[in-house]
Amino acid sequence: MILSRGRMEEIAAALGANGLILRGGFTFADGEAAPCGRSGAPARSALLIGQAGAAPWPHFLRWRDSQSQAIADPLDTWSRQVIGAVAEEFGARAVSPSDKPYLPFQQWAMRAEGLKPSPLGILMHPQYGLWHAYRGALLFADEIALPETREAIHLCDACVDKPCLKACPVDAYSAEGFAHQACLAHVRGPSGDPCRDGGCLDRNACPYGVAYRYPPNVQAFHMAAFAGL
Ligand code: B12
Ligand code: SF4
Ligand code: SF4
Repeated sequence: MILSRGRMEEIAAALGANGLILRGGFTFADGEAAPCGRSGAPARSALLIGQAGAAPWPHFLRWRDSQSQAIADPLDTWSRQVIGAVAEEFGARAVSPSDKPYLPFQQWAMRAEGLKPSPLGILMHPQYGLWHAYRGALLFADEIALPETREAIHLCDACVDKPCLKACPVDAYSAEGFAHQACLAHVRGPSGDPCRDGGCLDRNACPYGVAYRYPPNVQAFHMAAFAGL
């Protein structure tokens, strides 16, 4: 069977009620090692689910405020609940970017939307810039009726000055990759307030997708989760 466009529109509507969006999808190639689907057999296709800007934030906050006690990893828990319910309704298996062992979400995203990584490792989107993320994926036993993915315009190619590599006080991002420990030490240290309160200075230095930039309180939430504050 083929997962029809009409079915995908229904899925998109169900996700939209929580500020989430479909981020493209793909069919696994014959013989490719695919994660298992709902039946336990290898899945045939995947639809990625994520956010553009901070659209899910008010939905998440309403849910968090309605909980009778504090919840560990609340955004992951909320995402798993919301996406799990959609999976149940549409006969899919839901997976999370935080499931271990980690599933290759960024590779899937490159395949689904033709995106490429920025120098920060975050995928660059032609509209959302660096202000987007993945909250889950739906794995189906059916193929998906989607046009072949075209490579998206990669804004970093024409960005000569690369301000995203010049704002970090400890130069955590470089051609060698991300100096995770140096970043953490700075964020947790006495001069880390700007990163703690308003998010990564390098990420905020990118001139694209500014209409989608997460508000400072949302960036502070993610930074606290990242740095275990
Ligand atoms: C582990 C992890 C990290 C580790 C990276 C360690 C490492 N060297 O691999 C650490 C803790 C450093 C990290 C940090 C961040 N991460 Co992270 N991370 C992950 C996670 C959970 C698993 C990565 C993985 O191993 N995948 C398995 C491999 C097989 O899959 P892959 O697609 O090939 O993985 C690619 C990434 O690992 C990437 N990569 C390698 N190093 C780094 C470093 C950074 C900073 C990023 C973004 C990517 C990246 O290269 C791989 C090859 O394509 C993914 C979710 C996921 N399931 O992929 C999120 C993910 C990659 N992270 C993400 C983000 C946004 C971040 C942060 C920028 C923000 C945040 N979460 O607070 C921070 C950076 C902190 C800052 N200064 O602001 C997003 C990227 C979204 C996008 N638009 O592309 C993801 C997809 C999570 C999501 N829910 O959307 N992350
Ligand atoms: S500042 Fe330039 S190189 Fe860096 S992420 Fe933005 S567009 Fe890409
Ligand atoms: S969060 Fe702060 S210390 Fe970490 S990479 Fe970004 S600017 Fe540098």
